[in-house]
Amino acid sequence: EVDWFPRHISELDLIANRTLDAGIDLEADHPGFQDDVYRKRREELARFSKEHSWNKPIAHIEYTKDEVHCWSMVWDKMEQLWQKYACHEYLDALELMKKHCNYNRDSIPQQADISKFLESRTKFKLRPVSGLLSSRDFLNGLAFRTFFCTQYIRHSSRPLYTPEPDICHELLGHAPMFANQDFCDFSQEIGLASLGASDADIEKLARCYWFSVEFGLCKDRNTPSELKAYGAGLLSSFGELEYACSGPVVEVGPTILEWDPEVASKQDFPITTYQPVYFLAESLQDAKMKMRRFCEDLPRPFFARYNSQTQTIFID
Ligand code: H2B
Ligand code: FE
Repeated sequence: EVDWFPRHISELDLIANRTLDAGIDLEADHPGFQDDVYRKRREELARFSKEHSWNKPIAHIEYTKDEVHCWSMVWDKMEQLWQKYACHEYLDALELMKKHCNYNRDSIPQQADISKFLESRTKFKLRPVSGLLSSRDFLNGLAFRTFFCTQYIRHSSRPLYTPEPDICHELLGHAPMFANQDFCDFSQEIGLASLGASDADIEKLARCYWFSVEFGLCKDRNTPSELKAYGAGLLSSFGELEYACSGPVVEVGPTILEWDPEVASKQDFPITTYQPVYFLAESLQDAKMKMRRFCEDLPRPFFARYNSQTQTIFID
């Protein structure tokens, strides 16, 4: 029922600017709504993102003192929590990115550097986007081992809150996970299944994405009784990371279910409060295998695969 989808990475240019809002129309309850300087800056960064195309290098962005200050506040809050609650894959990558991508509390790393680093490790890359895409467009990018990544930062009046993805969420939550091969393959699995999928299947895949890439928990070989986070919504949220990893506490706390894409694909979720339900995978590899099986079982007329040499989708 969907006749067009991107077949070559250059065609991501056709979907990158189909943002749901312009990337700059802030809602009245957005913390930056009344701040003209912030709004101007958002417009400027949105332009940078829109000017990007697939074969251009990602533009260098000079972040302001105020933006860096906001970054430092988030970094300082999260740092102690990552040590306690992030999965070891995340922590390993974070160390590498401190060395190779200038990750630190005092400056905002460049998307261009991060993307190059990730590409050298896993062939995954980042691509600038000015705001939210539809689930379909966003997931289609993952098929090309490409993560659409915003370039603006949240408003500094509320450093621990953002109603939309921002660089703290993307670079501190998502990016380190894309240094891990299993996680990349997992993400691409969802992406490939989204190409030409029915709207109903896009819904299912978006829920799977939500309960894994955004809010996934996993076990760690070395500490099997503890809950560790691999989802970016947790890894970039001061309150929710601790809440989720503390697990069910007598009569309060979240429900933890075993990772099962079949169940996750039917599970509704709130977007403005902590999640009532999290899914726990045995490992990232286990998460990937189960996701692959789920995608294979979706009733579809074809299977899409990716040739990373030619950056082309082919179909059998
Ligand atoms: N668009 C952008 N730009 N970033 C995201 O993280 C994002 C998106 N997430 N669109 C998608 C939707 C996600 O919530 C799922 C796939 O619906
Ligand atoms: Fe996200």
